Amino acid sequence: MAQSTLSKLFTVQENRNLQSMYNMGELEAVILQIKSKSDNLDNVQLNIAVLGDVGSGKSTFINAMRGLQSGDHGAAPTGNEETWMEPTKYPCQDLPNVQLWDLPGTNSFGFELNNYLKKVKFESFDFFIIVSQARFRENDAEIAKKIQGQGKEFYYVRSKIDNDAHSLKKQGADLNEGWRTIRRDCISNFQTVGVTPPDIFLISSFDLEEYDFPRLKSTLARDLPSIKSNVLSRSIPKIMLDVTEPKKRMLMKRVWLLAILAGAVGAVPVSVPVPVPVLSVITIIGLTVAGRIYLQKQLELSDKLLQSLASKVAKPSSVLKAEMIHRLPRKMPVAVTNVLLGITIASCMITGIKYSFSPVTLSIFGAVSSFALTYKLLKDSLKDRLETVQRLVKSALSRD
Ligand SMILES: Nc1nc2c(ncn2[C@@H]2O[C@H](COP(=O)(O)OP(=O)(O)OP(=O)(O)O)[C@@H](O)[C@H]2O)c(=O)[nH]1
Ligand SMILES: [Mg+2]
Repeated sequence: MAQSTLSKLFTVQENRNLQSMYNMGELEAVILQIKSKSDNLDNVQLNIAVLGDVGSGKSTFINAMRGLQSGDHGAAPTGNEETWMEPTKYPCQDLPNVQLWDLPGTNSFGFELNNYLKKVKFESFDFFIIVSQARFRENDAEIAKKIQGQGKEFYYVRSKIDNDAHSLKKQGADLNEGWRTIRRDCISNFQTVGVTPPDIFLISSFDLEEYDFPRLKSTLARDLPSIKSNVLSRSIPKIMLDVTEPKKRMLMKRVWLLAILAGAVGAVPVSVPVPVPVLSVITIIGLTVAGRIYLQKQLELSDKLLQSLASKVAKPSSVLKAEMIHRLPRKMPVAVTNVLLGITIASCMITGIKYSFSPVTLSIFGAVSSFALTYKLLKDSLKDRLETVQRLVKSALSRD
């Protein structure tokens, strides 16, 4: 089965090194390490899925790409019967580090698309070539939507074009006009289903010097670096999630501790000289502020880092700084919820005291509410800062 992008880009050991660098507060070093990987993608293997309906000519196409004919040693099995039910990879000599995956027909597995996608591990492929014969298929449209939905790209191959050429000739039609019509139809069919039309190739796997087969090979060779670079940009969030996970777990434990401390203060009996709601609110504010400063320090999001990083990734520091500024419209609902939660808790406690609830009830309420509010505020703060790290890394490594 095709490997996930992440495991192709970093070995387990490299991944661990990144995690420990990040744990030690070396975010800049982590970013520079990922950058150095992204500048050297030649050796990264690319998994290209070749898919389409049963009998559309997928296996014959893969053999043609590899310079083989059906029946040659190592060639993919072909035929008029449904021939292949397991995804199988084939190396492509002309395109180093490219694996072409021969997938079962998209109308196999009982015609259920989601079932099919799960079975072939659709998400593990980096790029797709949809092979379709004779006319535009409903399955092609659905698959194309799924590909673009994942932010990935594909080519559309109209196969067995020698058959179309034969029919057009028999009808005395102009071949070039025939090809233009087929291309126009494909484009409009994609547009109708809301898919951005891909590169379209009309090929015959039996006439490798004719039609669009030579152009397909040269276009793929030309596009490989940009496909790889897209694969990397798409993987950055996942890579960073992995890198930050151990530290996030450690910081979540600190958040729990601070929230438990706030809960303990909230449980202090009513008989102390300071009114309980005041004590709880002061504690929550104090612990939250201290916790936020601690998180800020731990996650290393300082101006000093920005200045140094900007010069190393050749980006203006203002561009990186823009990622650090909280996006108010999106953050407002969370802030409003937290304030409302705080006001509700304080009002409930004041009402509780006024109507003389038992000290035990008040203690329990004070403990639970102080814990919950402190926990929520600090957890939101941690989440927010980790999202900022993600945006910063993405911006630092983007190629524009
Ligand atoms: N005329 C013509 N026939 C082709 C071409 N490509 C494939 N065929 C024929 O179409 C039939 C099916 O081809 P395959 O390559 O086995 O098709 P497939 O999509 O791999 O089929 P499954 O694996 O069963 O889904 C075979 O008889 C091939 O010889 C082509 O470019 N032109
Ligand atoms: Mg096949």
